[in-house]
Amino acid sequence: MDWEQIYSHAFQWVKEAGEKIRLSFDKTLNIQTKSNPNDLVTNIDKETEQFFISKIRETYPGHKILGEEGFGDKPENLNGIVWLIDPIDGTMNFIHQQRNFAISIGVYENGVGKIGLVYDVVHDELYHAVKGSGAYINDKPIPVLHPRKVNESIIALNATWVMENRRIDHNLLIPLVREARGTRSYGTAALEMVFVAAGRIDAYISMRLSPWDFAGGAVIVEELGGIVTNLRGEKLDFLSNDSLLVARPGLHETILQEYLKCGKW
Ligand code: 2AM
Ligand code: CA
Repeated sequence: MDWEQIYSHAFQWVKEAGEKIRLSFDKTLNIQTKSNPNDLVTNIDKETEQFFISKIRETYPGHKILGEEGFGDKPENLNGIVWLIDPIDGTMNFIHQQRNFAISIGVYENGVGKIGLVYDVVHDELYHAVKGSGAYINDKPIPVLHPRKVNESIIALNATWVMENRRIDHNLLIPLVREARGTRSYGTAALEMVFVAAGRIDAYISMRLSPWDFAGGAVIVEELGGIVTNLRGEKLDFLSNDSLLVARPGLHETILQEYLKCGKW
């Protein structure tokens, strides 16, 4: 398999899609809701996904595609080469802020992440990695990640998870929030993952994400020695929705053992 060629196509397409999104800022958005009034989608989410799908189908007819907006293949397994695409991660930010969103793409072979691309369109910052060849922001290599203590760490999580909720006993996360140096919440899983990769934050926690939210970011973080699991410490399968714990090495273990009780809740 010519991964360099796939990578170079993915790179080119993501830049092209980003340019289209930047140009769309001057036009009127068509906003619709999906599963609930806060689950939003726009014509740009749909058009961007369709753009990638037409490029991939034309160039790599044998590849499968799993995209958030459902124009792909709805694959039942990850055999062969599968593109996991979120055309806009952080749609609510895209609509309300016209920033703090990203295009996220992961290319997997038999379930193993080979290529990750997360494009912060507004800042023109493309985070990218090919497994085994290092990770970059644009053309700048990102240094590998080293351990850091909780009291020197910035942890990204949504305030929902420290309020009573259906997914986790919020009492587990309150001490983590109290002891961390600081917390942040950006509202875009893909960017929060690459912020861990870039050392801008030290960990990211979410209770409810889909494969297209974390497939691209996972390749980039893991390339730098960061650890990516669900909140029970298990590997993600990239086909199911799951919780997510992404962190520097060491810090991941501490959060999992000391705060999340190794997932025994
Ligand atoms: P999205 O913008 O692509 O929907 C916001 O905290 C983050 O969680 C975003 O990355 C958002 O992705 C994702 N997200 C929000 N609601 C979600 C849901 N119901 N299932 C999966 N991911 C969700
Ligand atoms: Ca999305």
